[in-house]
Amino acid sequence: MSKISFDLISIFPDYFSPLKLSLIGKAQESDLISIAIHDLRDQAEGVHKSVDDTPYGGGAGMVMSPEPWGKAIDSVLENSEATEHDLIILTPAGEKLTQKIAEELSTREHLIFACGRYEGIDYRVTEYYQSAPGVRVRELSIGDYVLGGGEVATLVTMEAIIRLIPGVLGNPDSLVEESHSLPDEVVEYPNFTKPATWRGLPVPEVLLSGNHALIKSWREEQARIRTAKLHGELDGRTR
Ligand code: JA5
Repeated sequence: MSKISFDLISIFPDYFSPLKLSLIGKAQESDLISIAIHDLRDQAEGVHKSVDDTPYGGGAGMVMSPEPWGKAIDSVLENSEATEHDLIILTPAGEKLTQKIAEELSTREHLIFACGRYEGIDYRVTEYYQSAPGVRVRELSIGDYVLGGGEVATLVTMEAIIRLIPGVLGNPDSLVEESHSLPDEVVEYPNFTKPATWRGLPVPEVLLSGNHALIKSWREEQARIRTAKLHGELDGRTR
């Protein structure tokens, strides 16, 4: 089990402050992962340190220039001891992030996240690194909606990946339960804790019965009902 390195490149490095918290913060402290954050603007030239320009072909907004990205990514690759690198670009044009993709990425040695702003990054950056030896480029989306940039989508993707790394979760039982239900049931059964009655609402009686077989089948049924409802189907299987 070798440690996964993450390199994040952005013009807003402060977006990644939450990575010091909770599960991901502890994973770094216990040396299960390392995270380095790079300011793209450090690679920009001139007094204005510009990282964007007008789009060829016209149109609204600005496009991120390829050369600051080339310098930043080359520098990350040169300073890496890894032999294989995944360059991940969060873009609404990417493949939809799934649990399966998160599982796959949790087994990699070096993940580089390129976070775009404005109208996105000059596409030649993707093309160039697709041909670079030892680099796999992955364009990912976290859903069909518009964001201001790739930073928040990167945080989502990292959390999905990092919690799957062995040793990161205190109680890996939750991973075992997930792996039994996914991908057929993305939705779990509803949870209840004390008090047994809250504002007139009782906890389902079966959960107080102590009958573990009955509880198990009740929970499975509840998960099926919720999944079917979410998918708008009777049997809840759309994928
Ligand atoms: C916007 C320059 O999947 C949702 C996403 C929206 C969005 C992403 S991922 N990246 C960007 C971006 O804007 O880089």
